[in-house]
Parts: sequence; structure tokens; C-alpha cells
Amino acid sequence: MSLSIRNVLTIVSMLGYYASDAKDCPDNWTVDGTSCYLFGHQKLSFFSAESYCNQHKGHLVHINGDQENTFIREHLRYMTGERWWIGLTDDDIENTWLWYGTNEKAEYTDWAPGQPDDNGRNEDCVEFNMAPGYGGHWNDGPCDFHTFPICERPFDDTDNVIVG
Ligand SMILES: [Ca+2]
Ligand SMILES: [Ca+2]
Ligand SMILES: [Ca+2]
Repeated sequence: MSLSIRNVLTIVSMLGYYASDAKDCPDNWTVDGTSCYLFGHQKLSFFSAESYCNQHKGHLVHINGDQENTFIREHLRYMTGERWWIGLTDDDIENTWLWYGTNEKAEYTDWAPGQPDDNGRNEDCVEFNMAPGYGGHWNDGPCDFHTFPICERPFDDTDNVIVG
């Protein structure tokens, strides 16, 4: 098979298309599916972590299914932090788990064995916990615990590169 000039040009323009696609998440953000994700390096309380994500035009991650959950877990295997905030809380009504900033109950969950346990009646915010006892599943913890945020924002599928 020989490549005509026209085929080469088609391939080059396709490569250009995929390259520009990758720019639709801001620097330091990782794309998966229809969202961009930022794994923060600063330890913050749950609500400060949400504010941090808001400042970056996102929110603490809402994990809507197994695919997104698996993406997060695989990514965290290569990060040094063990505990990471996700945007789930029962701060309003005990044991009613809502994605923060919405009235959306968590339909998909991935609790570690024995969780959520509301330990000390003081655990209303959810972390993705990579420590051996939790095995990369979810745990409710105290909202004022300081740990790393996972932010999510929509993937911009137009050609506009989001700055921020
Ligand atoms: Ca999501
Ligand atoms: Ca609770
Ligand atoms: Ca717990």
C-alpha cells in the first residue's frame, strides 16, 4: 500500500484534531470521558477543598459510575497522598448522601467495608481512601480533616480552550 499525498494530509489533520482535543482541559488537568480532573497538592478541609475547586471553575468530583470511579482509583495509585476528598456529604441529613451543591443522591457508591460508619457521630464528608485498610474505596470522615481535593469540571468539547 502506498500513501497518497491526500491520505497523508488526512492523517496529519486527524492528528491535529486529537492534539487540539487534548487541550480542552486546562494545564495540569487530566481528561477522562466528558470531564477534566485536577488532583490538588494542598491539604484542605472538605469545604475549603470545594472552594479551591470553585476557584478553578470546578467542584469536588461527583463520581457517577464505575468507569469514573475506576479512572480515579487508577490515577491515585500513582499519587503519594492516601486520602482524597470527593464531593459527597451527609452534612445536611445524616445518612442521606448528596453530591455537594446539588439535591442529587448518590446512586452509585463504592464504600469500603464497614463504611459509612459516622465514627464519633462526626463523619459527614467522603474521601477516596487508598490506605491498605480501605483498599481504594470510599470512607466517611470528619469534614474538618485536611486532605487533598479531587476537582472536576466539564470537558469543553468546543474549540475554546478554557483559561484558568
Ligand atoms: Ca463526574
Ligand atoms: Ca454522617
Ligand atoms: Ca468512616
